[in-house]
Amino acid sequence: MGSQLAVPPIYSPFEAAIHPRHVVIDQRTAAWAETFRIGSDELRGRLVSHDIGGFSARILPEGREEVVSLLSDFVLWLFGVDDGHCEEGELGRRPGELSGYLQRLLRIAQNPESPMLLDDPLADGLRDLRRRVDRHGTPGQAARWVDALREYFFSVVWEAAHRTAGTVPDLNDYTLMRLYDGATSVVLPLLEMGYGYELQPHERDRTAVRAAAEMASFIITWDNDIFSYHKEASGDGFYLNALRVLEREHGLGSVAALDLAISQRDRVTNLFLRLCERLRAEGSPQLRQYLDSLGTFIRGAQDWGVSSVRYTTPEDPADIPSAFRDTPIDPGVGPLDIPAVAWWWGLVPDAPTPALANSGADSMA
Ligand code: 3E9
Ligand code: MG
Ligand code: MG
Ligand code: MG
Ligand code: MG
Ligand code: MG
Repeated sequence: MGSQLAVPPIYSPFEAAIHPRHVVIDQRTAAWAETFRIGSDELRGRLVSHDIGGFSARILPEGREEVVSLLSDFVLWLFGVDDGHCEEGELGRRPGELSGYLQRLLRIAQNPESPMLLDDPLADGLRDLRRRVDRHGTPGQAARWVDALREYFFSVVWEAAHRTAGTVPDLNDYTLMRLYDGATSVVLPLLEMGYGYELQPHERDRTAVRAAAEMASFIITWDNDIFSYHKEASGDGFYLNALRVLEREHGLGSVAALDLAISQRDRVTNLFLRLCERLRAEGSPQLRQYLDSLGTFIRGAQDWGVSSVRYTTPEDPADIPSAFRDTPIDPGVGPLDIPAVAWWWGLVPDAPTPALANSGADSMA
């Protein structure tokens, strides 16, 4: 099975931090889940034990408390969709029906007053989330949030097609799907709302800034795949996970697949740091705050990933570390052999030749 795989401490250069109100925020999320009756009673009972409030408090350690609460409720809601419908529910094996349902939910996110899905708890919860997004964000941020939900939904339909067919995608397709199906991009607008600013579109939509956010998604989801492998491989359901994809792609056992996944996330982390350093040097104060928040998002997912009972599963303990390393196991600066993301490395030339040296800044789109 490989479910007793021993995960060593992995590299994290990001500082650990948590919002001081995390306990109250977590309790409020449990009450919110109950009010809206998110998920089955059984699923909700599990979700409220996962310290999702603590996770959100780590993502926005100095953020506005109302936004940390909004993020926490939203993450629980996302698990209501991801666990409740996709991974454990019947729609997860009916991509066409899943797509129809998610399109209806999107309409609620866009136009919460639409008289649709009137007795659906996830739709009711989403109406409340939209109202709070409007209260704490700008119209542009609300639109980005809806668009990001669409890309998450689109990717879980792709995932459902694999679940239905029982197929494991190749590494390139999996990497591309995983940039979205870990629901990382839907959190991004809340990073801005948490600190009460709006990143201007000309800055947020720069290829290099989008790439930094994609690298954060890669690191967060690869780390999730490493820490959730025990939970996922021990269960009896179909699962997609970077380790499983690497086992297939390269004919590896789970120990070698784990080593390779760690090397890949280390190399993306190395690149992320170098890219952020460059972006910081020329970016606005808002961009610098946004890059800081990508770091707290990564670190928050790491600290939560090694501590939440969702992953440690005390009834059948996972062998995951309780600490992180200060140095990468793989210090490499070369690109990963994954076409969908290999271009990231072109944004930060490692050792520009003299002829290219003064065009270094131009190489960041
Ligand atoms: C994550 O992948 C699925 C998302 C819906 C979880 C909600 C979390 C966030 C929005 C923040 C990103 C955090 C991560 C990816 C930990 P998967 O593998 O289904 O998650 P699982 O918890 O089941 O391993
Ligand atoms: Mg709790
Ligand atoms: Mg999932
Ligand atoms: Mg899952
Ligand atoms: Mg609807
Ligand atoms: Mg997982």
